[in-house]
Amino acid sequence: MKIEGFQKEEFLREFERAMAEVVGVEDVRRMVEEGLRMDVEPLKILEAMRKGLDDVGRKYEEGEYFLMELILSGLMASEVAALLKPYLRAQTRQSMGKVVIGTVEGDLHDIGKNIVATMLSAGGFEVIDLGVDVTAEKFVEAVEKEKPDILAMSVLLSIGLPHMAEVIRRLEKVGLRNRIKIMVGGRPVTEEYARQIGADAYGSDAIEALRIAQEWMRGKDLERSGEDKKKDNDDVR
Ligand code: B12
Repeated sequence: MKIEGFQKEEFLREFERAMAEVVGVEDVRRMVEEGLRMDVEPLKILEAMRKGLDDVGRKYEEGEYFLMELILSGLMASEVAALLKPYLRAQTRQSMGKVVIGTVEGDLHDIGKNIVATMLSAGGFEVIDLGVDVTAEKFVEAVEKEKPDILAMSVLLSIGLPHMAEVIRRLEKVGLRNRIKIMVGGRPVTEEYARQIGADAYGSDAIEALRIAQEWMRGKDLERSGEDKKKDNDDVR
């Protein structure tokens, strides 16, 4: 039993290293298949992938890697996410609520956003994915049209941060802000920044995104049952 645990740890370390060294799509595919055969938890594989990608980012910043490695690491990560997606599939058919999600204007990073979207669907949410490079106008239109419970915005480029603030400003302007909950996430976002721009929550990863969304929907249910009770009392009167 202990040996098995050790093998899994060893696998995760190796996998993180493979991501960091940008070994290529074929090799990581083989490794993920191997990991799944060994019963390594998909979420742990995702976590190791993220750590490996952090290394890629660091090496890119330091000039050790170039755009080529960045692109290849992106392809590897998309492959890993696609391989793991079936394992994160919905356990429930009952809809928990509706989420509109997208990556902000000017930003083409979508791997993290896609994992958040998959996680939310796995948790029973209906997810409308607007994709990448989504302008404030498009976000507002989607909120108007889809009437979601939650708006989720992702950003990986620091220069994309002001676009998040712009979406919230526009939603306020057209009177839609208070009809939805807003969560934000992605590498340059912090709790502090989320508060500053008037978002309702910051999530550091996909599991937290799901936890927050579930909490909000439970809160909504409580509010609803509170309203029903009040209505019942009014009816009695
Ligand atoms: C892969 C990659 C790319 C790929 C993206 C492929 C794709 N389809 O997404 C490509 C090659 C296209 C790319 C391009 C560029 N990139 Co790039 N890229 C990366 C890299 C290495 C990994 C990103 C990633 O996928 N991480 C893995 C996922 C799983 O993690 P994540 O995105 O953080 O998501 C998790 C959480 O943040 C959170 N989360 C994410 N979104 C949301 C949303 C909500 C609501 C919540 C609650 C949570 C949440 O949950 C996710 C899952 O757990 C990062 C380095 C890094 N460590 O982040 C650089 C990085 C983001 N890139 C960077 C740069 C500079 C660029 C380019 C400008 C390079 C260039 N010279 O062209 C271009 C920009 C293109 C553009 N206009 O967007 C910089 C950004 C620096 C900055 N401060 O702005 C980074 C940080 C690298 C670095 N250290 O310099 N990149």
